[in-house]
Amino acid sequence: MTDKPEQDPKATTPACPTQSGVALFLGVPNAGKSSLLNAVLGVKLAAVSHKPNMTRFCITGVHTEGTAQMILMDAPGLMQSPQNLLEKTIQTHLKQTLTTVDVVVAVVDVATAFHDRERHVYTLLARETKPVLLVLNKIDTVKKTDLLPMLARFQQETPFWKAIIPVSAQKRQGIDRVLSEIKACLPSAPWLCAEDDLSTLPMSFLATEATREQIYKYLHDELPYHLNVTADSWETKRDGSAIIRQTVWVDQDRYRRILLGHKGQTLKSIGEGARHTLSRVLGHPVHLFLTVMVDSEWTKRVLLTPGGTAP
Ligand SMILES: Nc1nc2c(ncn2[C@@H]2O[C@H](COP(=O)(O)OP(=O)(O)OP(=O)(O)O)[C@@H](O)[C@H]2O)c(=O)[nH]1
Ligand SMILES: [Mg+2]
Repeated sequence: MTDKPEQDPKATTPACPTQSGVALFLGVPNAGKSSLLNAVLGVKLAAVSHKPNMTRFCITGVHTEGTAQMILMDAPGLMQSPQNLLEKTIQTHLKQTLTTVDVVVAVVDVATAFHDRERHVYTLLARETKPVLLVLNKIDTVKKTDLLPMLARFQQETPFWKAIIPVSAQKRQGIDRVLSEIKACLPSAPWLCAEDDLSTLPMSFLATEATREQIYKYLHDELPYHLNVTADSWETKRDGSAIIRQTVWVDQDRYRRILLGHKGQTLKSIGEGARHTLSRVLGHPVHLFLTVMVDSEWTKRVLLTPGGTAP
C-alpha cells in the first residue's frame, strides 16, 4: 500500500495560459510585406523600397500583447520564375519556411490583386491546410467604392481566406484587425521570446538591412542587386552611442566606383541615411563606417551562410 493518490485517467493537463506562434507575411515582390511588419511593430525594422526584391531573407519581428506573443516573419517576395542561383535559393528557403509557420498572411497590393502575377500566390495558398489571412494592402490608392466589389470577388474566386482585411500599411489603417486575426489563429503555447524582444535576429544583421535600403534608394536600375552588406563589428561606447562597421560587397570594380560616387559622395549619402534610420530605431547616436570590397563570389558566400550574413 502507498499513500500516493491514483491518477484520474480522464483528468486533462491544465491549458497553457499563453498563446504563441509564427505568422508568415507572404506575397509577390513590392506588395508591402516589409511595410506591414514595420506598421505592426511601430518601428522601422525591415527595409522598404519601391524597387522589387528588397527583402532577401525573412526578417522577424516580435509582437507581444497581453498573453499572446506572435513572431511575424516578413518574407522575400514570392517569385514565379526565379532567375539566378541567389533567387532560386531564396525561393526554396521560403517554401520550406511556409511549412513551419502557424499562420500565413497573404499580402496583396490592391491595385494588382487580380493581375496574372498574383495567381501563383493564390494557387499555392489554396492547397494550404493552416489558417490563411488575406491582407489587401495599399487601400489608400483606391476609391472606397472600388473596394467592396473586390472583396466580393475574392470571396467568390478564392474562398479559402479565414479573413480578408483591408489595410494601408503606409497610413497604418487596419493594423489592429491584422493583429487580432493573427491572434485568433495562435495555438496555446509558451512564449518563445522575452516580453520586450523586438526581433529574433541580431541587431547587427538588421543594421545591414538599413544600409541596403539606402543603397536601393541611391543606386539605379540593376545595381542594388549586385551588392550585399555584411556586419563587421559593433561597439557600444560609454556615452551609449554605437560604433558600427559594415562592408558593402560588389561583384565588379566598376560597381565599386559607382557606389563611391564623385569624391565618395554617394557612399557618404548612403551612410548618412542608414545612420539616421539606425539612430531612430536604436534610440541612441550611431557612428556608421562603411568599407567597400570587390568580390565576384559574394553571392556564393551569402548562400553558404544562414541569413546571408556572410563575413
Ligand atoms: N500607397 C501605399 N504604398 C505602400 C503601402 N505599403 C507599402 N507601400 C509602398 O510599396 C513599396 C513596396 O513596399 P515594401 O514594404 O518594400 O514591399 P515588400 O512586399 O516588402 O517588397 P519586397 O521586399 O521587394 O518583396 C514601397 O514603395 C512602399 O512605400 C501602402 O499601404 N500604401
Ligand atoms: Mg520586403
